[in-house]
Amino acid sequence: MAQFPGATAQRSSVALKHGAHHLGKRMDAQMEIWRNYGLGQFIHWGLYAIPGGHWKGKYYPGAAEWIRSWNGMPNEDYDNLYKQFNPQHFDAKAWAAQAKAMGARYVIITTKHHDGFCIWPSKYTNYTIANTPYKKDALKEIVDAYGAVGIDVYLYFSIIDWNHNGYRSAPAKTAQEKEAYEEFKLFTANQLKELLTKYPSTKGLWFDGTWDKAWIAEAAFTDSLETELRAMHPGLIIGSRFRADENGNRHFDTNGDIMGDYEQGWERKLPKTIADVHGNDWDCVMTVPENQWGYHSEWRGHVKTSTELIEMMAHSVALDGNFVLNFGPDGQGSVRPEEAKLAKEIGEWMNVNHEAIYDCAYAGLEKQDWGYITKSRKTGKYYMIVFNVPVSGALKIKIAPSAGVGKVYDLADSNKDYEPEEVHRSKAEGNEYLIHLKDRPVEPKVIVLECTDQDQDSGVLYEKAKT
Ligand code: EAT
Repeated sequence: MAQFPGATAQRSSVALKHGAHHLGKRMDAQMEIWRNYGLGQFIHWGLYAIPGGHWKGKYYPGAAEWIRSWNGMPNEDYDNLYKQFNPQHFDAKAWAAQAKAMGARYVIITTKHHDGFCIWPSKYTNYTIANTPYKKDALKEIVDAYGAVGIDVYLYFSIIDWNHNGYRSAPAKTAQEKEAYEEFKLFTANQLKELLTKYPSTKGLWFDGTWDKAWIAEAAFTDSLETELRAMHPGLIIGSRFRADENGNRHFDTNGDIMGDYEQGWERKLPKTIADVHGNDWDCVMTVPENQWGYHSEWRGHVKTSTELIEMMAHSVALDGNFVLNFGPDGQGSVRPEEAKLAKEIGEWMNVNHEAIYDCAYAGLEKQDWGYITKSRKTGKYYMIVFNVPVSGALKIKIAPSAGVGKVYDLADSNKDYEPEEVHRSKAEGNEYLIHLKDRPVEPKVIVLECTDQDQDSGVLYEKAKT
């Protein structure tokens, strides 16, 4: 395993054969690009989009991409859906244009979900798009279209495969089962190598289903497969959801070190504080309704608004993560109107405010109740992303003891500037200011704050109270 600059060699606290490959963050150029994306798009698209959460008039209450596992739909019916897969409205360029307008800088596309259906013409199975009426390679269309608008492509791959005879979730017991599982392992490795070979612009792999006990028991195989995939595709990015160490620990090995390039456990949830991310890179993958990834024609329950999603994105970036919003196009290849509207609204906000998201990170400042603070890795500017305006109309901000406040202005209009009021100076706790808002924004608003180095002896210094 090649070492990445900035990362150190494996720790020896507990000798592990199949633990983390490197300690600390990857600091190479490709990972730096990943870290700076800010916003991504997830797409779940496969045969499950055809029934769209219903079969024979009955409503399936689970996640649409899981409908095959429901007793309301016979397996045989599901397994014949491919004969109908002919998305007449599918237009990869339109998807890419929409994602671009939303402000996404990477996309994760389901190449194969748990059902085993491949949206590329894999030569290792017949259960692919090549054998549908559509015939064409949808994955290639997507990879090309997103690549053409400058959005980096990552491939989602489920190691759960309900279509492969050798697949199983529990470890094999009999010799026959073992042999079948060996075939499945070879099949999986072949498909992954095929994907990287056929779609060389791929930047990374997003694995799913790797919690299966049978997969966890394969630490030696998955470790060497990871090494092989990385060797054939320099810079490849793989999250922590790929493999387990020899003790069955996933995401983090027995020593607590992350296995993979970023933490992939933030699914439909967000860390509360910077301590929760343990200094790792991470991304949050989020659904629009509560738990639907593939197309479900009848969303029930709360559907998130663009303001909620923008807040989750700000929250993610403020804690050093990326935010990835899921889309589930329908069986004809159309993006549903609810998602199109969200993409448009997020895009409108990003048009004005992307500077607070792209290339930004944890600012190192105390979190404030009015919202989130990000800091540009490139310019050092701070961005105050305001979601909750205090009744006082004043935003508190606490900066480093050695710093002073320079220019403060609206990101949307740099002529609208503020005279921050100094509230408190403390070498121990940092310098506190109030920024008095001039309006009551109805949308998430961004205020740019530039800090200056400041001579500690200048200005008035008050003694700390004795109590
Ligand atoms: O179908 C979901 C979706 O693709 C998400 C990213 N991961 C898949 C998944 N599989 C599951 C199996 C058991 C419990 C939850 C699951 N989520």
